[in-house]
Amino acid sequence: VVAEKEAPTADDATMDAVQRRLMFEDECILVDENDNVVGHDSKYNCHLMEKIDSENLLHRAFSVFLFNSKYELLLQQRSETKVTFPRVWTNTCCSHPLYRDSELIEKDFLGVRNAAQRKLLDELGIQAEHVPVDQFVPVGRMLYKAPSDGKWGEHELDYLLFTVRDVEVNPNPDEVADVMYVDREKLKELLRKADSREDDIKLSPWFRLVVDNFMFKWWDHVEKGTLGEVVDLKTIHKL
Ligand code: DMA
Ligand code: MN
Repeated sequence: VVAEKEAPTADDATMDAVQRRLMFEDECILVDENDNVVGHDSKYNCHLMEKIDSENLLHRAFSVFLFNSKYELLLQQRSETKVTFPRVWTNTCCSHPLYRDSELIEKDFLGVRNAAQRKLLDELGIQAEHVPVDQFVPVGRMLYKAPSDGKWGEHELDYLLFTVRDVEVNPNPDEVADVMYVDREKLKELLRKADSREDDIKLSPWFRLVVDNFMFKWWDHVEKGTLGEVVDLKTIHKL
């Protein structure tokens, strides 16, 4: 009976092959509400709402916010084939540090930084040497839960990593449908469109949480070079 319950469900048949592979290959890090590692589970299980709710699964994640030297923020639109939150606009790059030695390193948040560098290459074709791990500033952590389509969703403890770099971007179509740089005015325009459902613009729930709680204040600090003043790695913001 247990095996039956854990078996992939019928609509998995329509899941994109690349995304399906990652659902079973990627082993996420399970944490408690204080970000202590308590175990690991497949990306598949970690994003099933039913499991999240019944087993209170919480996993570690990261969100990169990359600015160019004009202090414009790089956004991506998630591909049509993403299992969770397809077609939504979101911050530069998001994913999960995996349950492997290089991404479990807690000293200086190196595990999360290594994962960010790995996924910037995978999703956006940004070469590792252009995004050195020591240039990611972990600004804070937030904990949130967000359903995607009923079956799938997120329940994450998310590291917010900021970096200012001019980079060459080559989006991977399996992951990313489109990219754009926005200044503060363009982002406000996007928020307005998302709120009024204009042009079918949707934003990811985690990006929206960051925007509504921190983004504009932190952006000022990015521009002034004073981001260090707002770094807070003691608090876990429960949003
Ligand atoms: C998961 O991102 C992480 C956050 C912060 C939502 P994702 O769904 O893009 O992960 P992946 O790229 O590994 O599919
Ligand atoms: Mn996740």
